Amino acid sequence: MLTATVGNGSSADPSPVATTGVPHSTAQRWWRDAVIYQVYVRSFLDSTGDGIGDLAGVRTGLPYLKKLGVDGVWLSPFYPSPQHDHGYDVADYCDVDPVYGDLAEFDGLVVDAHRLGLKVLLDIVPNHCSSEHPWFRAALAEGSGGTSRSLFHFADGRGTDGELPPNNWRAMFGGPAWSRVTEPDGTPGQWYLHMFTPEQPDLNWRNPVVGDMFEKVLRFWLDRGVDGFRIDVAAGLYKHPELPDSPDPEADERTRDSVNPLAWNQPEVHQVWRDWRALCEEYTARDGHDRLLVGEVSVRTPREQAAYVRPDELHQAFFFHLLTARWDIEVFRTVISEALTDIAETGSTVTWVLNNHDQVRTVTRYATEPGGGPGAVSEATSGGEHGPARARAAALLMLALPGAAYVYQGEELGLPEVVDLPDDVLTDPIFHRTGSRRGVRDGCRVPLPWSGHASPFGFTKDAEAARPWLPQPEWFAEHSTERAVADTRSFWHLYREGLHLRRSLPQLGEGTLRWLDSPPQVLAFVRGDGLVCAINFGTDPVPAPVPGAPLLASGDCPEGTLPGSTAAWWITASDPR
Ligand code: TEU
Repeated sequence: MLTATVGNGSSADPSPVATTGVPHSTAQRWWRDAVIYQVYVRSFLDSTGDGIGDLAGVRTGLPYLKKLGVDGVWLSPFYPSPQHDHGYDVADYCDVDPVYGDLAEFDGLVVDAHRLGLKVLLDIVPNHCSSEHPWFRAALAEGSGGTSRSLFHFADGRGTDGELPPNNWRAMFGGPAWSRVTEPDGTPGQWYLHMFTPEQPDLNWRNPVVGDMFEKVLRFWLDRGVDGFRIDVAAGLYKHPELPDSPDPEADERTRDSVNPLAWNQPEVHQVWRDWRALCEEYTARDGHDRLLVGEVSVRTPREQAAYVRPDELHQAFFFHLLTARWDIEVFRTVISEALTDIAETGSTVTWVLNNHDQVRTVTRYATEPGGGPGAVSEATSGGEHGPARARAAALLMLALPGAAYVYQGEELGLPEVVDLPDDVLTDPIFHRTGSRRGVRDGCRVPLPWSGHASPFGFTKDAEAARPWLPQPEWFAEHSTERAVADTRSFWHLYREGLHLRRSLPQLGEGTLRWLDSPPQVLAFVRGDGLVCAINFGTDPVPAPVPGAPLLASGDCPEGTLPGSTAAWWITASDPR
């Protein structure tokens, strides 16, 4: 059991925090301090020459990931889909879209991954399906009152002729959260709810048929050997039963429907996670290997998130507050302390993350301005003055924290965001529904560079192949995996060394964290018996917290000094204060 009484990080509060849990077999609870690599399949590696990444490409890349030193992979959706949201609009939960391969290819990937000692997590999307899913097609065809309509949120409109949406909810990707259908007889009909796009109708989890279907889906993939699931929109499955108006959904960012208390985070959702956890435990009972459920739980506070990782619910939930933290020592100190207090009390471990397929990459986020604000995005080709150094430092900080961590493809290459993709190549529904580039996600999804000096940089099988589905900038050449592996000072080697030390040092992974006294711009803590991590959020060098050469540093780190925008680890025999 993890218990934590995290101090406020000040020197006056050296209280020990986050103590190690009970011993357990490595097959069980492997996830508590695992580092998982997120593979955005479409952009990882293309084996067929159609310009789109695929499962065979992932299989080819597994040895690269094994060499990096991660414990497993999370595969973004590869199911049959019309691709309105790149697979997060699922038309068949138990198959592989032909553009990505087939079930035989998937089965081979699982065998190859397990042979390399890598776990395989799939991305499951239970909040909504595709408007092309047979269930939704049936709901449209049956008309009002049909049984299939109860699988979704269909409702009569308001207004004299039902011409107004049933409530004022806004979709996450722009526009109203409701669309009106034309009934089979050609008349204007009911409305249906879609919290993201009209092509992603929300499923009605108050209908038990929905939960029964997903139990079958989980079993289908667990029987094929997967080690768990990343759960999309894990706080969203249940809506307020009366679907009432949201409190002024457009008042400001805070009431944007991502935190609409009526559309998300309803108490009934926890029974779903208890059911899914019990299903995982059933498989564990057969062979002693834990299956993992990691939730994308977008809620306002760590304490709200803690409810999702109680011992009988999800094993993990991404701690997004670290990802959204601007480059500021007090913000980092606060979110880390809150995580270790609020999450650790549940008995789980914190699941740290800095990047994913929805967010601007850290090299760009942390650039030039303290918060990686608008000015930063324009510096993306190099990450501005501070971007790469801060991204390296944040990575070393994350790998030193107690718990698990996720690394997004390209993060280990120090890839900046591609901010200048032309409008006509953008595929994000956010752009097409709002007309704005704000929050558009194509820039962190550009196909990876593997080798060579020009696009496709080895992403696709040969120069005669189709162009990558998003254009790669020329400067991708500086970030190819080939160059990264060859350059011992690269991001890749920093991640690899950090992952290796995490695996070999008893102080890292699960375990204690105690804040240390440190200069104003330096966050410092000790892990277990004498591993000190310090990160300098400032730009000027400060004295190192521990004498001697660091064990590992995110940048040049002369003995006795900790430069600005740098993190480092030391082993010390003394008991640092
Ligand atoms: O994202 C859910 C979610 O909360 C998004 O609104 C996220 O905050 C946003 O993309 C940030 O800009 C999940 C997936 O990660 C995302 O890729 C999907 O588009 C979305 O669900 C719908 O399935």
